Amino acid sequence: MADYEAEAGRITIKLVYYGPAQSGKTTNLMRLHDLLQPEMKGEMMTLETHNDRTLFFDLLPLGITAPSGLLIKFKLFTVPGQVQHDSTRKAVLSRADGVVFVADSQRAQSVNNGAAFENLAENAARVGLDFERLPLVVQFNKRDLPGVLAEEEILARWQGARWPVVFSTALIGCGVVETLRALLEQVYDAIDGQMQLSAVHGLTRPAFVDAAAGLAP
Ligand SMILES: Nc1nc2c(ncn2[C@@H]2O[C@H](COP(=O)(O)OP(=O)(O)OP(=O)(O)O)[C@@H](O)[C@H]2O)c(=O)[nH]1
Ligand SMILES: [Mg+2]
Repeated sequence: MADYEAEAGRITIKLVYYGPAQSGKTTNLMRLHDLLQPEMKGEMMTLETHNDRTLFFDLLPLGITAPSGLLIKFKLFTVPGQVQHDSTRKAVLSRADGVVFVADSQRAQSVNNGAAFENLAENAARVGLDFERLPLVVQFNKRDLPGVLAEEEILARWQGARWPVVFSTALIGCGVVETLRALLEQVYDAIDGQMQLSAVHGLTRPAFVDAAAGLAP
């Protein structure tokens, strides 16, 4: 559940980009950093990368203010996708308010996607997150590459799952804001009751999503 600091008038929402190695998690955050309005974002922080591979995490901070004056801070994290970094993944996932699962659309990556999704479910349970109720968006990235699964095939596979599926080419920024918006809609619904965003803070779901996705004036 989002972190509420009453004296500071501030809540902090943690969003985590999870998925197999090299699927494009870091690239999502880099493109968001390019696309968002400067006044609402902080500097993107990259903690130790080696040959383009995340060893700890990347962090992109964002902030918006509700009509009541409540400050809402978002911290967007990536995890390292390489199999051996499981303890780091668990630590980063801990206390997440929402997750983007970044899958690699290449057919040859299907097994890695499946393993990483299972790893997400397992680690969510280990850190005490209720996976059934966790806000989650599934992003199929790298749509520009040859040898990717057809959209129809992916949708057929994920049909019946409750999570929205978004297609993206993060490399050129395509689909990254749409993915974040899909996650923010779920996050709002998950925290509105307890945080009283609409009732007390005058922040509707569309205003929350527009502001946090950096599209509002
Ligand atoms: N063609 C193509 N390449 C992409 C796309 N998104 C990311 N990449 C490339 O894929 C490689 C891995 O991207 P990253 O964003 O570093 O992947 P990651 O998921 O953070 O990887 P780890 O940190 O190792 O878990 C980089 O060379 C990116 O430029 C895309 O949409 N299309
Ligand atoms: Mg990375």
